[in-house]
Order: sequence, then C-alpha cells, then structure tokens
Amino acid sequence: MNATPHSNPSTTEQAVGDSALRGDYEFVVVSNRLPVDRVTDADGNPSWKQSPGGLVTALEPVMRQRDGAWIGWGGQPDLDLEPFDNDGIHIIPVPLSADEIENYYEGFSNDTLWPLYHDVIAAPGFHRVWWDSYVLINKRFAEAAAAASSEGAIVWVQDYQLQLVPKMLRELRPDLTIGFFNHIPFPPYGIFSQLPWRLQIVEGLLGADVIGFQRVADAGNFSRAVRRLTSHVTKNPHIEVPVENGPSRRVIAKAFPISIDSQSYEELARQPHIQARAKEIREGLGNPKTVMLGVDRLDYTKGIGHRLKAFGELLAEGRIDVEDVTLVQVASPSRERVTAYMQLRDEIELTVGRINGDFSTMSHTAISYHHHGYPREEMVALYLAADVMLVTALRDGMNLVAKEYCAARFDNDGVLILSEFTGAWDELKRSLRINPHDIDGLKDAILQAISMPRRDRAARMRSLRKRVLENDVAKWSTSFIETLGATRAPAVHAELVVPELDADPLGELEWTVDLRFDRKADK
Ligand code: GDG
Repeated sequence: MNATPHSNPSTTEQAVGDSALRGDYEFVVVSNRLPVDRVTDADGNPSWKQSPGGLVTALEPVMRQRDGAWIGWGGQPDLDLEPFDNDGIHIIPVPLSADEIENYYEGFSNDTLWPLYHDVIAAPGFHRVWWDSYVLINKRFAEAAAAASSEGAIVWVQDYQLQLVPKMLRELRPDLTIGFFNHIPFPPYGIFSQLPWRLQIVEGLLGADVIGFQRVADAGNFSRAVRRLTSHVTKNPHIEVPVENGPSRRVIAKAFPISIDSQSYEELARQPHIQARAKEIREGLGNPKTVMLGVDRLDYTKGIGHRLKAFGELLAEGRIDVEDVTLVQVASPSRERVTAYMQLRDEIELTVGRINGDFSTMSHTAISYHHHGYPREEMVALYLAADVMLVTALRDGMNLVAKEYCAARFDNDGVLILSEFTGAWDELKRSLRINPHDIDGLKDAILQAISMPRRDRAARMRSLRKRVLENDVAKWSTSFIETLGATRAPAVHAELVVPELDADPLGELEWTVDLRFDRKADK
C-alpha cells in the first residue's frame, strides 16, 4: 500500500471515521525525523542511507516481525516523496516547507518547548504563529499515522515535537493502541504552567494509552500537571480520562529509562583498530598523564561552559598542569539557525580560545576543541582514550553519552563524572556525582577522578557497566511495547514479544538517536 502521508491538513476533520484512513501496517513509529538520511552521489543522484541509532536498532526486529512503518520528516525542506522500503522498514516521509521548519521545528519545538522543558535555562519564546504551525504539523503527522495503520495497529509516537499527535490520532482512529515516549524531561508544574497552551499539550498526550518518561520525577511532574489542569483522577501510574458516553480510559504514565545498544559499543571497543586509534589520539595530544573528555551536542543544556570554567580555574590555580592534563571537547553542531545556539557557540569558543591562549604551551594544548560530528568508531576510540569522562548537563532527559562511555570501557577503567541533573544519574550511582552549578565541587570531583587509584576506578566501572549492559535499549523498547500491549486484549499482547536484538558487529552505525530525531535536521 502507498498511503499518502500528507494530504491537506485541513481535511483532518472530514476524514474522521473515513474508512479510506486505513493502511497495512501493524506497528507504526512516528518521529520528527526519519531513521534514514538522504544522500546524493557524485552525479547528483539521491538515495537513502539508513542511520540506525539505538532506537532503530531496538525497533528493527519488531518492525520486521510485525510489518512496521516509520513516519517522519526527511530532514530537508519541501521533500515531497512517495513512501518507500529501506532495509526491511517501510518509510513514509512527511514533507515540511521552509516556513514550517522555521515555525514548528526551530520555533515551537526548539525555542519554546526545549528551553521550557529544560528548566528555562534559556528563555522560551512564546509566539502564536509558532504554536499554529505546531498544531498544523502535528495534524499532518497524525493523519499520516492514521493512513498507514492497519485495524487495531500499535502506533508509537516519539518525543516533544509531536505531543498533540496521540489525541489527534485517537480522534481519527479510535481502534489504535497509542504509545508516546518523551525523550526530554517533563518540567515541574511551576515552569510548565508558563506555557499558554499547557492544557492542549496535556490533553494531546492523554490521547495515548501509555506515556513514557525518562525519570520517575518526569512522570510525577506530568501527573501533577494533569491534576492541576483537569479534574481527572490519578493514581500512580494510572490516569482516568473520562470519555463522553462511555467508560473512562485508563492511561499509564510512567518512567521507561532509555538506553543504548550497549553490546555494540563494547564490540567496537574490543576491535584492535579502534584501540590503536585510541592510542594514536593520546599520542596526538602529546601523551598527557590524563585525558579528560566531553562529548555533547553544542547545546546550552549540556553545561559545557560550567565544565570549561572549572577546568580553566584548576589550571589558573596551578592545581593541574597543562603538560599533565588535556581536555578534549567534542561539541557537535546543533540547531545552528536558532539564535540561542549561535550565541552559545560564540561564548564557548571565546572561552576555549582564552583558556588555550592563557595556558597552552608549544607542546601541549589545554583544550582540544572540535566543532564536528564524528563517526561512531571515532567516538568509541575517544571513549577508550579518555581517563575521565565529563557529563555536566544542567538538565538532561537521560544522557546517552554517559552510558556509551561505560559500555565502551570493557577494560573496567576510566572515571565517569556525572551531573545529578541527568536521567542517567538515577541508574549510574557509582559515578562521581556533581552539581554543575557548584564549580568548586566540580573542580574537586575532577581532581578526585584524576588521582583515583586503579582499584577504585575498576570497582566503580565494573558496577556501572553491569547496569548499562543489563539495561540496554532492547530491554527499554520491549518493556514499553509490552506495557502498551497489556492495555489491549490478552490475545494481541501475546504477539508483542520483541525478538533478540541484532547487534551491529561491524559498528557501521554512524549516527545516534539524537542525530536522527534532531541534529540531522540542522544540516
Ligand atoms: C536527547 C535527550 C536523551 C554526539 N555527537 C556525536 C554523536 N553524538 C551522539 C552521542 C549520543 C547522542 O549523540 C547524544 O545523546 P544524548 O543522550 O547525550 O543527548 P541529546 O542529543 O540531547 O538526546 C537526551 C536522548 O535524547 C535519548 O532519549 O538521552 O536526554 O536530550 O548517542 O554519542 N555521535 C556521533 N558523532 C558525533 O559527533 N557518531
């Protein structure tokens, strides 16, 4: 079948109950970005390259087993393409015009919701034209999902760009089982209540049968928002949503902490050429005693400035020496058309320049700064090369980098410094916990990490790795899909067991969850 995913959005209401809105797919994933990239060869011929990050690796077996489709935007303006098959997954592109990208994606998603949901670290913009565009595009995605899904199908909607889709989709297709997963934090009510459209967002999400969050605290924040904005009865993890002329619907809102394809990171790290590359990286840095590493999208939520401040002060106070300690900072380009991100880049690069100007020597650079994206193999080599991993986010839904570092360290070495404001902190308690706002505390943690004896490092890393290897992304998706399945008839639930996750032994995975959902859109 070739469902047309982007019929005129204004036809949504007319389409309700329309039998034409039926597709062939039993399992449908809806995300802002497709899990494939459009690449053009030397002759200008376009083709699609799968970019399987953790999520697609986890969902691929379910997709294949259950006739799955993936709905999302192709990453470029005005890409109005027919659905196609790619590596066993049916891809349904949703087009966005340049104006829609500006208003729905860069505007409402990345300049309203993103800062609001991350503790207003930056000031959110509230603009009615952005909101109107968000509603319109959510409708378009909902229509595409309605058109693709078979009778009684399961639809799993991903992330904050699509919070209205569950309700819109339920109105179009009451027969579907709908899940939603929020990859970023859900803010406390005092912050969420600033949003002029807070009720619409809550109602949008409540269209789902299961709403998944990264942390228990996020699920709690959502339930509190429901209580403040509606009269629905909530009893953790259930929310009773009244239905006109019928029994109420029971929605589940709870934490499903996301993870990574842990085994594939370990397998990559065990490859001799990656270990050789790690050695080469250290040599290139002048073989300092300690290599510290930060890997982040260049985003104001990641606390990159806080980490630079702590590092710069330690150098200035002579508590560390540039000959002994180097900080490698990978700041991958992100949302480069959003003003707050342009300003952040200027600030970070100014700080890096100052620290390097003040402290670097001819043979040793204080901060090795890289504003690039790297292939996954290079990331793993960096993880292996780093004695200390710095995760200093001011607020982060999960933070996969922290988990990737642990998964890669099969040698049970390396120290993870981890912000308590990440979802990962809930699980990785044997890391060195920091509050990134406490610069003195952060400096102490850096010194503690640098001087930690091998035995302590090994004991901590062993425990961190156990956690990350046991709770991988396959377990995450299985647990979510089973919970979703359990909201349906038992017979259907029985079919929903997710088969073994296929690892990626060749390590050809280049981009990750983030890059699919978000970062690639910047290109
Ligand atoms: C959102 C939430 C949540 C980064 N640079 C490169 C590269 N990366 C990869 C990392 C990691 C991913 O991007 C970033 O994931 P994070 O979890 O650290 O952060 P966000 O991008 O903000 O992701 C977050 C996540 O969604 C999943 O739910 O954990 O809280 O904000 O995998 O390795 N990968 C490659 N080259 C790079 O240069 N290959």
